Amino acid sequence: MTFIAKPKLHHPSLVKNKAGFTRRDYEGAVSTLCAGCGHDSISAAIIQACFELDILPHQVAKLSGIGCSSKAPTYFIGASHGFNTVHGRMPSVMTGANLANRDLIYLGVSGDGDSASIGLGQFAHIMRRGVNMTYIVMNNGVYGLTKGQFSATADKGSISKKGVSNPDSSIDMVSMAILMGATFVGRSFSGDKHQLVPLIKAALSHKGAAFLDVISPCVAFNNHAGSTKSYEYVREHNEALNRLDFIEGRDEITTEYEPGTATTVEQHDGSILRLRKLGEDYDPSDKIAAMKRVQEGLAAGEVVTGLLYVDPSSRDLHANLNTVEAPLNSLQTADLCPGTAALERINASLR
Ligand SMILES: Cc1ncc(C[n+]2csc(CCOP(=O)(O)OP(=O)(O)O)c2C)c(N)n1
Ligand code: SF4
Ligand SMILES: [Mg+2]
Repeated sequence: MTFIAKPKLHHPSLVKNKAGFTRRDYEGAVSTLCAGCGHDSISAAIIQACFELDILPHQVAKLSGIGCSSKAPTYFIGASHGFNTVHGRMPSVMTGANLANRDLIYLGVSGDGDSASIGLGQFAHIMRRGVNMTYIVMNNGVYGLTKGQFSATADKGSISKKGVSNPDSSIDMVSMAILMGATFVGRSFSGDKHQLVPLIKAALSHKGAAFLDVISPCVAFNNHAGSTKSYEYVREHNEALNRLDFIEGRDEITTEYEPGTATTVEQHDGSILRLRKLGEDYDPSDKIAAMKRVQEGLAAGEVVTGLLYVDPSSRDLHANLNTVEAPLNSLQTADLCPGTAALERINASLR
């Protein structure tokens, strides 16, 4: 058995959102991941975010690769579209699906092995193309599913459960995403739902390539002293740059901000990102400053979290390709064939 279905009966007193669904409607099958795995906490944050955003479950397309992390979509939004692709190949399938039907909400879930090792090339290209999606990497620094080999995000010098030191330099997914052209980049920790839920909500509302690197400890193979992806290490070294409040565009905005303590960013859909600065003056719309701050954190052994970079005037793949508003999979022959006269004009222009 690969999954255990949950009973369909709901308690009648469960609160419903504006779309008429309870939080339970955003759940999936019972998780078969190890008890305490960070991935389950991220699934819970996704469920909470989608419930609070009043998303219609059947409008979500969740795609993943292979790994414990890539199994996670089975455990949330059971009534959505799902595609478990080949290891490291989720981005190309997601790009194709998004091109065919721009009307779905695309949610990619991947692991550090899936995205930073075998799938690094695909990861780079989905970011630079600006596919309108939320791409979450559940980052534990190991290949959990295949029993704990170092992945490409394991820090140099990080110690494996068997006591071996990682000799290789690590890939920082946040730096990669910013460099490759993602227009919304954040990092969080599976154990910090107060930071993670609004980040996911904001990412889902972003028009363009939104990337979230979520440190997600693997309790079976990478949660010991010497691991830089353990619960203890991340709690001790977490440096939150800001706290995000997400305010939907359709709600009346009543919050007042103290000068110097908060900043706001308005996205395409009218939603407002309210950022409470924690301790330092950080502007997430400054790409160069974001890259500098992330690199400073890496050098200091900090796990810099929060909304790191956002381009509020981002464009997505469809805007770049100038496609029509209607989903391409809904176009009929009459829409697609320009007629003999137009074809002759095109042919003549090529002679
Ligand atoms: C083409 C291919 N190569 C290798 C594997 C074996 N494999 C399965 S999952 C995995 C790594 C998963 O690591 P990650 O993406 O970090 O997920 P985690 O299990 O840690 O959440 C590997 C190497 C595979 N399934 N397919
Ligand atoms: S092996 Fe690690 S990543 Fe996989 S389910 Fe267990 S704790 Fe999670
Ligand atoms: Mg992993």
